[in-house]
Amino acid sequence: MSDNKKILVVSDNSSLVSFFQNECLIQEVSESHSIEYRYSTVNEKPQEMIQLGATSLDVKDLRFITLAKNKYDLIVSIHCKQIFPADLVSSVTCINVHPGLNPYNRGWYPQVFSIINGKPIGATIHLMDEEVDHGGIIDQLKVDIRLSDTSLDVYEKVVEAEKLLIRKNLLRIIKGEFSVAAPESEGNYNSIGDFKSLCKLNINAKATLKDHIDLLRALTHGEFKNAYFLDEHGSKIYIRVTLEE
Ligand code: 0FX
Repeated sequence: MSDNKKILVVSDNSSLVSFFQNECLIQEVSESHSIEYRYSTVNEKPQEMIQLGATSLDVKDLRFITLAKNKYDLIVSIHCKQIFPADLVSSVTCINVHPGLNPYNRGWYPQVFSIINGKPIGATIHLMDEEVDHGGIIDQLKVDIRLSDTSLDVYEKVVEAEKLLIRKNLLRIIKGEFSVAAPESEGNYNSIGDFKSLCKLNINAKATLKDHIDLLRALTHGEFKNAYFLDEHGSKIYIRVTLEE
C-alpha cells in the first residue's frame, strides 16, 4: 500500500489494541504507514498499553491539539477514557470504535443499559463529532442479548463484534475510502452518573421480578462490585447474580 499516512491510535483497552496491531500486520498496514499508539493520561493501569508500545497522552492538552492538526492524517479512538475535544474532532479525521449500537444507549457501558431498557446493542465504528458517540456511522454490528446474559456476557459479544468491524473496515478507513450514514435518530445518552445511580439499589423498589432480575444481571460484570444496598448500619452490601441455562 502506498501513500504513507500518519495515524494516531488512542486507547485504554490493551486487548483491542493488540488485536488492532495484529490486523495491521496481517493487512500490511504497518509496512506503509506510521502508526503511533497512546493511552490517555487518566488511565490508572496503563502497564499493558505500555507493553504494546504506547505512551501517555492528554487529548485535551491544547499543545497536543495544535500539533495534531498538522501531524496526523487520521486519529482512531478505541475505548479511550477521555472525551475528544471539539477543536480536535473538527480539524482532524477522528474515528471511534465504540462498544454500543449507535444511537442507542450512547455513552457509558451501553450493554448495561440495553439489558435494562431493551434498546439494541452491538458495536459501531463512526466518525467523531463534538457529541459523544454521535457522528456518522461507518459500520455497525448488532449482537443479541439472551435472558441468561449478564453485563459481562453481552460485553464479550460486543468486543467480538468490534474486532470483526476492525478487521472488515481497517483498510478502507486508512485509505479514507469509507462512506458514513447519519444515525437514524439522536438516540439516548447515559452518563457515568446514570450508571452509579443504578448501582445504588433501592430495596423498597416495587417492580416485576423480571425487572429486578434484569437490573441485577445488568450490574453483574465479573468481579466488579457494582450493585449494592445498605445494611442497618449504613454499610454497603454488594450483590451480583449467577444465571445458568
Ligand atoms: O475498555 P473498556 O470497555 O472501557 C473504556 C474506558 O475505560 C471507558 O471509560 C470508556 N467509556 C469505554 C468506551 O472504553 O473497559 P472497562 O473495564 O472500563 O469497562 C468494561 C465494562 O466493564 C463496562 O462496559 C462495564 C464493566 N464495568 C466497568 C467498571 C470500571 C463495570 O461493570 N463496573 C466498573 O466499575
